[in-house]
Amino acid sequence: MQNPSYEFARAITRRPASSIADGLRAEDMGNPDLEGMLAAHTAYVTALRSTGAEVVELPPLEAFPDAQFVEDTALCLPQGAILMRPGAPSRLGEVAEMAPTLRACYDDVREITGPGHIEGGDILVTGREILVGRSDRTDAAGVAELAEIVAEWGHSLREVFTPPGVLHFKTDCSLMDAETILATKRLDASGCFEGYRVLHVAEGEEAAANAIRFNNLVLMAAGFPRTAEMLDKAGYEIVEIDNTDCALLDGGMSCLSLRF
Ligand code: CIR
Repeated sequence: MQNPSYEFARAITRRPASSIADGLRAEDMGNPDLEGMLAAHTAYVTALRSTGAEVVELPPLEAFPDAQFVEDTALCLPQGAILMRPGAPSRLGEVAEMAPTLRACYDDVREITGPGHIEGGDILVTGREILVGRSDRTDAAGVAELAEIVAEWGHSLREVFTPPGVLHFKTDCSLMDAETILATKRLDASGCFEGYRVLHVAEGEEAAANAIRFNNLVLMAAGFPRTAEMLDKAGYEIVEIDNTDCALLDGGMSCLSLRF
């Protein structure tokens, strides 16, 4: 039987636009290079497809320089999809651009109508519950509106907290299988993963925590050898993707796709 927390038949991605230099970032470490980002994006999509999944590649949106980070626009569950309401004003319009694609894939598409805000990067769906981290992008009202929708579909939702200074909850954690989470020590120390098996990224490799389990593979950012070795020894099949350019916009493996 399919395990909906990491076995997926489909993914949606969006090609980076030439406006990426206008993308949001907490700290300016220079502009990303479009060629580099496109090459990494192609490697990412190829890895997803290699698992047998169908991958929809949407065209770039010049008006939305962060639009390749599609994860923030929606939550995809087996019962239906929920359109998010990003806390970053410049990203609100990305949701309407994603909506038709999700409506073509799902019979039931709901919507966070506000006034609260919530971004998909703050949501971790595990084998037993949906964890949502409040952050600078996701507030209590947004979490409450999502909780009502998913309760109808039989999911329990638990509100947790994204550490201060960290963009999204999943910047610091990822699901490896239904009961196993890869996380930074700083996030695990908050106690939010009690009862789960937690694997820690290596000290100094915190940026490796944003990975994705996608069918038989774990896609992780290249350049974190100790964490990669730990995951390999734990029995996961790793594919390393160059994340240099996305990292300049605070992006990582999970942000680049919607998976269902
Ligand atoms: C932003 O600040 O919104 C984008 N530059 C990065 C979004 C990354 N998304 C994610 O982690 N889910």
